[in-house]
Amino acid sequence: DSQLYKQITPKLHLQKTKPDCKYDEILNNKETVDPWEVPKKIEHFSAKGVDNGSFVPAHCNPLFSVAVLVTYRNRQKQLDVFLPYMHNFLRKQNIHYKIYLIEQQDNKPFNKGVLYNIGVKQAINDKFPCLILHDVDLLPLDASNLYACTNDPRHMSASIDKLRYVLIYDFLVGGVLAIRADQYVAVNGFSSKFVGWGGEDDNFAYRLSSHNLNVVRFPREMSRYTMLLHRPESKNSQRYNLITENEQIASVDGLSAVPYHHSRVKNHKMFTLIQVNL
Ligand code: NGS
Repeated sequence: DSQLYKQITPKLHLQKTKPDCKYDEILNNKETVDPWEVPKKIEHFSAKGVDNGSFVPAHCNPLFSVAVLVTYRNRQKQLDVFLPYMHNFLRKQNIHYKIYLIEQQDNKPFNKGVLYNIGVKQAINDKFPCLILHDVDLLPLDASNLYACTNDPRHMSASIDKLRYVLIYDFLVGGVLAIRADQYVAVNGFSSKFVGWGGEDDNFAYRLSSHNLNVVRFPREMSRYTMLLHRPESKNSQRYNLITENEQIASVDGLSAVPYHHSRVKNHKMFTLIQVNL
């Protein structure tokens, strides 16, 4: 059931003039980055082939089209590390991908769930069948960690250095999660009710399980990440109540009812920026 889910965007499908890309070599690549080596990897960066945060392999026809969605506010130092690192990492994977940065511009409490819902609407509009929800402070260390969707949602960041490479609880889906766009729509996306730090991902995990969507993981030696350090965010003291309360109202709280907001899309070389005012 962790079979890779292949469905390329219709637009790319029309230009099928190259042989299909191969993925076995990537999945079997044992190359691992030492977290301390990450700054050196970033120095060797050129944005070649990247435009509007998007990349298409030159020599083969990609079988995966993946939207990488990053919610964000006021973490410039992390972003400066994240973007070059991710393009270096992803360009080697023979996939078609695009990085979306969804930035909350107002000073209201951070609402990661709403930002994801807004970003996902754009990605679906751009015909991406596979979504990867990605924290800005996590960098993948294993070359074999293919950024593609499996048939079941896949929790990709099971093994993080800051958490001593241990999965802290089994239903964790926070950090990095790959999910098919149709499955994201089926569970009605994220709740809008979680502001500040924590809980929105646990609530999302309940949404997945109530739709009988089983979360899978690649083996640990393919799922290592390094976490960039930052000051802790203020935690939402209501989050534990909200997690269970929201189970009952999931069908009216989420992607189908994104709260009123202003947003605009701007193209940068290394990312597509969605600026949001809630
Ligand atoms: C849990 C949070 C999750 C969070 C996870 C990992 O306690 O939202 O820790 O966080 N749940 C609640 O607060 C209810 S981490 O250690 O990676 O910063 O994703």
